[in-house]
Amino acid sequence: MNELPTLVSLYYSPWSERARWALDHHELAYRLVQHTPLLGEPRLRKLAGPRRGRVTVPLLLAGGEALMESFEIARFADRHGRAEPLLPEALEPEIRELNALLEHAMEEGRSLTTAALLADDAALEETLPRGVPPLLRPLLRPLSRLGTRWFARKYALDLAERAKPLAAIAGTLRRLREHYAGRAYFFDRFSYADILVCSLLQAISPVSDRYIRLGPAWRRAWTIPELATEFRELLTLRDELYARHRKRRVQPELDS
Ligand SMILES: N[C@@H](CCC(=O)N[C@@H](CS)C(=O)NCC(=O)O)C(=O)O
Repeated sequence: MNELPTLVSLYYSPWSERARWALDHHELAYRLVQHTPLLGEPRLRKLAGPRRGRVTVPLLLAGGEALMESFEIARFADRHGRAEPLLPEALEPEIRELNALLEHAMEEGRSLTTAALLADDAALEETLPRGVPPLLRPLLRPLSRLGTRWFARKYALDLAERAKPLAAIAGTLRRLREHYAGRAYFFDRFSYADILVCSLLQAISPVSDRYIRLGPAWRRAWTIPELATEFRELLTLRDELYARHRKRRVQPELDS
């Protein structure tokens, strides 16, 4: 690889966090481009190259390739990095299955978190770009609402339904809790499976601002107290995984 890879990422999205975590685990240098739903859609389409259907982030541009699946970006990180692999050959099929299994719960989480944002004016204001001064935020809230509604249409989210997504997430988390049963890792060592589980937990209780910075209202809107209580052991495990394994990115000055 001659040119530095570019990661197009949505900083608060758990899918993007998976990709950043995998690249950072291997201490790979990359340029980080922040994506904004709605406003960033034309640029994302252009960067994703000729392809049909929905374009999403994370998107990794490297060596003439455009990888648009977080799982593929983790495989890329393993191919190019020197740290312990996140997807060891022997475990890859099982982790791929877990990825597919969790995707359904992740999508249900997306409906809940989007509905929660639309119901909370303060949280909507906090989703505006960091540079927007506090006094302007209430004035720009309609823009944030417009972007969030557009996002809900892009993913065909059912914003009225709450019981079904809650049950789907709880069902998946119960299986995961049973699987971990007091262990520190999904397998006998840290792997991409643990990163996947952490990304699902973002929908019931976001990780510390040290890792993904949200505002207080936003954080509250994305917390589901009944699930956060029921799955507190998994949340503790998530916090330990972050403390032990979430390395910082090298060369963050390359952000654009
Ligand atoms: N299967 C994809 C899913 C990625 C995905 O759903 N990305 C959403 C995250 S919310 C996204 O791109 N949102 C921003 C947008 O659509 O503008 C992956 O694993 O990377």
